[in-house]
Amino acid sequence: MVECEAIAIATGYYLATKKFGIVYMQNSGLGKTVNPLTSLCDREVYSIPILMMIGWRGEPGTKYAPQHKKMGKITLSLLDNLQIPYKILDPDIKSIQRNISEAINYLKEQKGPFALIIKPNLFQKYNGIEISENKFEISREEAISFLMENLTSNDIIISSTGYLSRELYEYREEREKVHYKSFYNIGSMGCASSIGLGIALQKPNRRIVVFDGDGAAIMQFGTFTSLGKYKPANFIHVIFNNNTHESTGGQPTNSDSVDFCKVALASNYNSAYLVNKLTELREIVPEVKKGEGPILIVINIKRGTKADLKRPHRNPEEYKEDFMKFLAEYNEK
Ligand SMILES: Cc1ncc(C[n+]2csc(CCOP(=O)(O)OP(=O)(O)O)c2C)c(N)n1
Repeated sequence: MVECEAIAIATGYYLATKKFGIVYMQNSGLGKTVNPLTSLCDREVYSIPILMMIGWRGEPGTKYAPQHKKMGKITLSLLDNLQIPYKILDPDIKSIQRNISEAINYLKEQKGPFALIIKPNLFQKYNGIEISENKFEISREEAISFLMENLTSNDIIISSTGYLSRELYEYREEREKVHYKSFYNIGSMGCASSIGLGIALQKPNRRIVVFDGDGAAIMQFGTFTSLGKYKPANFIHVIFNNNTHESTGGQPTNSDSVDFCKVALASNYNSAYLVNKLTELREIVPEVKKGEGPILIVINIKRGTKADLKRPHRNPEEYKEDFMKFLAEYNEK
């Protein structure tokens, strides 16, 4: 779920029970919470106590992927600006107990949000209940290879954050050694299809293919309606559905109770396909290639990825320059 939704659910929980909710998020999602924090929970509005636990990626002085650097740098000052008090937890159990008592006192007395900042590796590895395997057959790697081999060579691919972009990157690195036909949306979770829409409307003679995650698609569900409204004929939206946020540890998403195809059709996409086997994917390719977009393909995929998966290693701006050149150079599919 999107982080602002979690803040709002915790608000509803407090209204109904008088007890404070706890919301855990990575700091990538802190920006998403700014609106409900300032206009709903703030002590100058409804004054809602919430214990926020924020995983701190990109702490200055540590080595992190580029998408985490800015938020890592501004996490604490953003909380200062939001006038949300916080404590950075350190691994000593006594000090953690003190910090939690301080947080609880604040929540009870001041009735506003309070944040605990969690650095990487503070928690031990969770050895509790394993998240059950889904029953799907196709791996992400197989699905990517199949799509790449069956798309025309000048298709534009926008890939979502996490393993999807990393696996697509690895595919291109191993076979093509160049990346200019991809826009790796390494951060901004949920935005891949909107970046694709922005390009598709300006480049009607090029085919845009978005590789999306189920968690990312759900995070920005409204994008379906914009795609349905502006209806780019040159747009193919592929959701790799594994029912989890696999890239961040396998937290379940809501996708096991969502019918993405119905959502797309109800949002005015032209067609939608659900695929469980590679043979089914093979069967729909000719139709998809001929068809008018927006077209949705949901590929149910099993979990699992290589342990040593590569990441784009150049500066993101360099990839951007190459990608823009590729967009500018061709005007035909
Ligand atoms: C707004 C926001 N919240 C959280 C994250 C952290 N994050 C990065 S990748 C990812 C999981 C993506 O899940 P999904 O789209 O289902 O793809 P999968 O990892 O399963 O391939 C999360 C939660 C983020 N980048 N941005």
